[in-house]
Amino acid sequence: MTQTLVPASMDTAPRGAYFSFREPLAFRGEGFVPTAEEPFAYRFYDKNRLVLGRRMEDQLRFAACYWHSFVGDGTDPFGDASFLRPWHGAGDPMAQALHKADVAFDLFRLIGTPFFTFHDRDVAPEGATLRESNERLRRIEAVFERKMDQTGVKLLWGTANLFSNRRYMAGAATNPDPDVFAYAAAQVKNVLEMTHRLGGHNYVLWGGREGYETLLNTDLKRELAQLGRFLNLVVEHKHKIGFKGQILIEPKPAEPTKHQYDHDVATVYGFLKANGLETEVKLNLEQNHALLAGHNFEHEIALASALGIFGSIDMNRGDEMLGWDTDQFPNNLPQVALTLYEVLKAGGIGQGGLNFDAKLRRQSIDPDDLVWAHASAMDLCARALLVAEKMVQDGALQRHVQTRYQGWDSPRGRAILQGECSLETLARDVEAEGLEPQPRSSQQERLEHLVNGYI
Ligand code: XLS
Ligand code: NI
Ligand code: NI
Repeated sequence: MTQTLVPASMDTAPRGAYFSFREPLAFRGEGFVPTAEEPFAYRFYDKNRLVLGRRMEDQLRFAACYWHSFVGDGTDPFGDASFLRPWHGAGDPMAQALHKADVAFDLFRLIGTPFFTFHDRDVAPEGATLRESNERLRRIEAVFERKMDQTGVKLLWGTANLFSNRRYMAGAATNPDPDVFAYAAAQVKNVLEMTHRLGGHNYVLWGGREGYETLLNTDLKRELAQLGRFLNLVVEHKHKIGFKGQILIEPKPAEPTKHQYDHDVATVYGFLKANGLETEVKLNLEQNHALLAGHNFEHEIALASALGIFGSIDMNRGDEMLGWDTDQFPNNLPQVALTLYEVLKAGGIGQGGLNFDAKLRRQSIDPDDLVWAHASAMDLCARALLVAEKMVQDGALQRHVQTRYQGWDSPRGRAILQGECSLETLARDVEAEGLEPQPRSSQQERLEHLVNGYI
């Protein structure tokens, strides 16, 4: 039915290749030597290699994101567009959207990402009314259906952009005006349904404007209640339409608003609990957001896993010297290895994936830079996964942790946790036994040395 919405010729018209790479990048192993004909091949990303019993492709579930790679134009607060993509600037916006889709799926084919992610406004231009915006989106959806069918690329998640348009400047769900809440709800309904029809594995909510600048104009208590209601509506609708994907919140402490309500894992867990949603909603964690919240990525993953709400990852990297979301492609092997070690300890990435929510630097203006950035990041993650596999298989780290806590398996440890002790009985026992705890080394340096050995 949707096939008739866009004539096939519109999205298959030859436009000339955008990238100088023509064939999908191959896996050639660690001995690969680049040549002029083949400047890049995967040295570690061997998608069929088994890692702890699962294909590497299924352990990593890479996704390329639409916004940074095809919408981003290199602007920064002080500079105009530097990328000058042919689908940017003046021109028929729908024709540009179709051109963009062609290039996007060509990139996915070249680098071999099994998934992609998008916001509604990334893929189709906003219309004069929500109805018109939705119609445009529907036309792109038909194009996506066909391209996904042809290439086998799947949708990791969809999301609604509830932050760019000025109507959202004071928030979407947390806006003082219920009309804005209603508009945001209508937008999310549409994108959630689109994500469902496209077989998306997750749906993400990142609350860019769900926060505030100053308490002088803000009723914080009301805004939190509004946000809770909004999330309940999303979960209700998910069940109503039979969407089996995960609903994911993406925590971030600040930027664009100063105080964002979805600050970090701990904060979001409290929010979910308060709204009875801790079994319905999980988290999409981003390296750069963890850093901005004063945590490392491993902490956020481990905490989400301990609380039963780990869902997916936005794989990027922040600059530790800058206090904003620089969204760089990952390239630090030990850092990514420790991240993936936590993912493996959490039981794997599950229905989530590793989404490259990462952007080229403003001066990386060549189309091929998109290929290099993604492919290098994929190979780096693959290499890091192999390091993490060694950490798991060797087991020395895990054994150390087990030994460190083994006292809790003693009769006293068990009795405490099972609620069989009170302050009184504990005090009595300590005195009666003349108990004096014996400190033990936690051996951090030895463990750090072990980690370097795996790398
Ligand atoms: C912004 C967020 C955003 C989400 C999707 O900092 O990372 O890109 O991933 O809305
Ligand atoms: Ni993100
Ligand atoms: Ni981000």
